[in-house]
Amino acid sequence: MNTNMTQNQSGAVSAHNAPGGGAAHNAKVMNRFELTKRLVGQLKHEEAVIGGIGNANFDLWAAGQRPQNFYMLGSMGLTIPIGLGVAIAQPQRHVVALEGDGSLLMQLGCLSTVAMLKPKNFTMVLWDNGIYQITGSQPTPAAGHADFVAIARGLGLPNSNWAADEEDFDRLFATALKSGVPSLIAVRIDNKPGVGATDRDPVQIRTRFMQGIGAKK
Ligand SMILES: Cc1ncc(C[n+]2csc(CCOP(=O)(O)OP(=O)(O)O)c2C)c(N)n1
Repeated sequence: MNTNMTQNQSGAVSAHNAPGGGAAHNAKVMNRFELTKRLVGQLKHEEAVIGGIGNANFDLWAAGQRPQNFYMLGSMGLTIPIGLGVAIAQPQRHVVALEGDGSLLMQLGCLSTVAMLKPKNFTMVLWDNGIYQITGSQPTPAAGHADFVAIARGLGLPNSNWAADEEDFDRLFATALKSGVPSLIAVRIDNKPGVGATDRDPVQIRTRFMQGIGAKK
C-alpha cells in the first residue's frame, strides 16, 4: 500500500488525497450489499441492472433475483459497456450498471463513450473500495490518489457525484432514474465480502436476461 493511502476501521482504502476529492474525502464508507438492497428497492419499472464481475453481482444476486438483472462473469470492465449497449437498444428502459473500481480502471475509456453518446436512460454506480477484493484485496493503482468523480466529470459526465451517506445515495439514485442524462454515483465501500454467490451458468444468465428485457435471442 502506498503512503498516500489510509485504511479505515472497516478496511476500505481512503482516497483522502484525491485531487478535487473533497467530496470523496467526506463520503461515508458504506456497505455494498446494504446499498444494493436500497437500490433494488427503488426499481419499479423493470429497469435493467448489470452487475459487475464478482462482488457487485454477488450482492445484486443476494438482493433478490430479477429477470432484468444481468450477472457479469469472468471479464472485468465490461459492465458499463454492456449497460450502455442495452440503454441504446432499449431507450424506453432505464439501465443501471454496478461496477467495481478495479474493473472500471481496466476500461476507463468507456466513460468517454458514455459522455459522447449521452444516453438519457443510463446510471452507473461505482463501488470504490480501493482494492481488487475478490482476488485477494490487492490495492488498485488508483487507490489513495485518484478521484473517479473528478475523472468522470473531466471526461464529460457532469452528473457524477460521490454519495455522502446512505440517504444521499437514495436521493442521487432517485434523481438519476428520472434525470434524462447519464449519471455516475460513486460510493466508498467497506471491505466486507459479497453476500451471495451467483450461479455460474452463463448461458442461463444470458437467456433469462434476454427474456427478461423482451429481447430476441
Ligand atoms: C481481464 C481480467 N483480469 C483479471 C481478472 C481477475 N479478476 C477477477 S475479479 C478481479 C478484481 C475485481 O476488482 P473490482 O472490480 O474492484 O471488484 P472487487 O473485487 O473489489 O469487488 C480480478 C483482478 C479478470 N477476471 N479479468
